[in-house]
Amino acid sequence: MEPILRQIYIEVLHGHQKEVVTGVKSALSLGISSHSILNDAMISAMQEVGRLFVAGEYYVPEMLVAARAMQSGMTALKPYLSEPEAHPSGKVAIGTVSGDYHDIGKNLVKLMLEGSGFEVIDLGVNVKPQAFLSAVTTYRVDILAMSALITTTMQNMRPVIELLEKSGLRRQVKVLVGGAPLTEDFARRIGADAYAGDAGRAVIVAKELLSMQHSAPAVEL
Ligand code: B1M
Repeated sequence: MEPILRQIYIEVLHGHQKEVVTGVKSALSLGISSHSILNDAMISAMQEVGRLFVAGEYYVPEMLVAARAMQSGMTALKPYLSEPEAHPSGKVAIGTVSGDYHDIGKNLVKLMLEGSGFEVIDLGVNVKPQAFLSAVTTYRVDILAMSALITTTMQNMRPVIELLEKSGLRRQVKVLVGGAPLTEDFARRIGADAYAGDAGRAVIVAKELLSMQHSAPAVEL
């Protein structure tokens, strides 16, 4: 690994916000790609944070400061993560499901979608099913995007889809789900339209969903 990437990795791990931002700027000035900075340094540092938490070497406060450092780095990287497109290609409402406060992955998906021309309404974290439903009617979004990071909270996605079905809104919106514990199979079982494993893939899938949404009526699941 490039020394500067190793440095960013260590600073995220230790939760040093300023140093992460400085490191990101240095890496960019050295010509290192934003995707390498994000994936090889920052996301892999968060994976190590998770490992240290399981090993009992990190506790919630350490996870929290690392998360803040990660968010600062993402803000510095934002202009470099994707090529902005002139016209918004569609409208997305995104949120982390009920009971779940993890928002780094969700924020990354939001950032990449915006960079690709989508208008994104951010519903935040711990979003209740009714709030997802209200977003569909209030903002008339093309895609409802849900994130979950915990094996227990991913179960809170199906009730949102059920509520859409009961309210007769299911055909109006495509449902995209993602987050570390999810799988393609889980997405299919809960009746989502699509699953994306990472933020880059979420953009590709969202574009596919948008073209389906505009070319043919959605099939009721
Ligand atoms: Co928590 N946490 N956490 N945590 N945390 C995990 C998720 C965990 C795996 C750690 C572990 O045990 N190894 C574990 C869950 C275990 C399980 O599933 N059963 C866990 C736990 C247990 C908890 C608490 C219960 C701890 C406690 O209190 N005892 C608690 C729960 C709070 C709650 O939400 N109710 C908790 C709290 C926290 C903090 C608040 C301290 C902090 C979050 C801060 C924040 O988000 N603002 C935190 C953190 C930082 C983590 C880890 C270390 C890192 C998560 C992260 O940001 N990764 C995490 C361990 C890990 O992931 N290995 C862990 C970086 C981020 C870029 O990746 O979010 O996966 P990720 O997003 C990816 C993809 O998943 C995907 O795209 C992104 C990459 O491009 N993606 C989508 C995500 N959403 C998507 C949506 C899409 C498409 C793709 O379409 C809609």
